[in-house]
Amino acid sequence: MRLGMGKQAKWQLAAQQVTPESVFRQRRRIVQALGLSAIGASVPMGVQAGLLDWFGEPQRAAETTPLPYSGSHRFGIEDPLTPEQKVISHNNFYEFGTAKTDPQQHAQELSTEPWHIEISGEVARPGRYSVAQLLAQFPLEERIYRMRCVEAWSMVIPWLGFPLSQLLETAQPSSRASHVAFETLYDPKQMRGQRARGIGGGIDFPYVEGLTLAEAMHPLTLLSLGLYGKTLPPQNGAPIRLVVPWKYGFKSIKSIVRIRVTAEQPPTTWNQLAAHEYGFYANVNPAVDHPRWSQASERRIGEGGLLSAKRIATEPFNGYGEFVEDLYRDLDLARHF
Ligand SMILES: Nc1nc2c(c(=O)[nH]1)N[C@H]1C(S)=C(S)[C@@H](COP(=O)(O)O)O[C@H]1N2
Ligand SMILES: [Mo]
Repeated sequence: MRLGMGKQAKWQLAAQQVTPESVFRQRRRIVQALGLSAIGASVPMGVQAGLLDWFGEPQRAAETTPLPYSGSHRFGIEDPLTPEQKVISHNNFYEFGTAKTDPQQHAQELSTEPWHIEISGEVARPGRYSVAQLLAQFPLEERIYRMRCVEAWSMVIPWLGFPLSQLLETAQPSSRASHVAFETLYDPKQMRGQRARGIGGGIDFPYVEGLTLAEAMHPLTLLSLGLYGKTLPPQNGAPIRLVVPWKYGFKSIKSIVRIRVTAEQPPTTWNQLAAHEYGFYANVNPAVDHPRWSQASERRIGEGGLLSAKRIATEPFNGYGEFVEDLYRDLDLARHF
């Protein structure tokens, strides 16, 4: 394991000092101490999976390097940060599998250099940018955002990035432009979830997402290249991903290779998979439940992970209403969920 910072975090050192076997024994002890048999029938599957998530240690970690940035902005969010170790070990990234620990386990060798983003469609200046070009052209800042997954868990994450609007302004959307479409890398050789539908949760890859042009131009909408002061770990969507903090997490598409400005609403992955469960807008809304669970509250992941996570009330627009509600003045949010 090589790490760019020359200094290793405590949990990484700890991970090196234990053999896989002792990790397994320790996991079994903790499961027993909690009064659960390893595959206890009394514990719902989701809880079991969540439990085991936190005892898995990474086999190896991709190199992340410090990124220069200036300024840190909280947008009224005063909640404590979710510990870095949780942010990088509890992930949804179906290209690498559907379990929360799959991305950390299977994304480490994702090749992110060289990496280009193509901007095309309804723009006066289409282009192809390397990550290095983006970093040179758009200064990074820190944005501390809540991240609310549609599955009713949440985190508070310090992202590094720049507003998507800056890149779009450079590309100059035409008068016909109404939406922006995003696409994740398609590379079944590297992404095991793309090799078999069973592993990738039935998604028809590449993963695609979309926003209205107004949402894409909103100052809170971020293209992120890092978190906790360093480049993004692969499991979090390296080298560049979207972050839209007032929407459910699935809108924040990872490892982007293409951005297309369009004249109509583009198809989006989760909406295509189950339109009655996942709308195009996907604004965080405690008043509109998912057909299979309540969206009124969420489990905020902290030190203890998912099991001891506190249940808190979910806020409209994930707490960003004062900044974004004007976008939806004329929209029935129960119908356009
Ligand atoms: N390409 C791609 N992007 C994705 C996903 C995915 O499976 N594939 N999962 C989404 C979901 S459901 C969530 S909650 C967030 C999770 O981001 P994080 O793992 O960095 O916290 O990424 C989103 N972006
Ligand atoms: Mo999610």
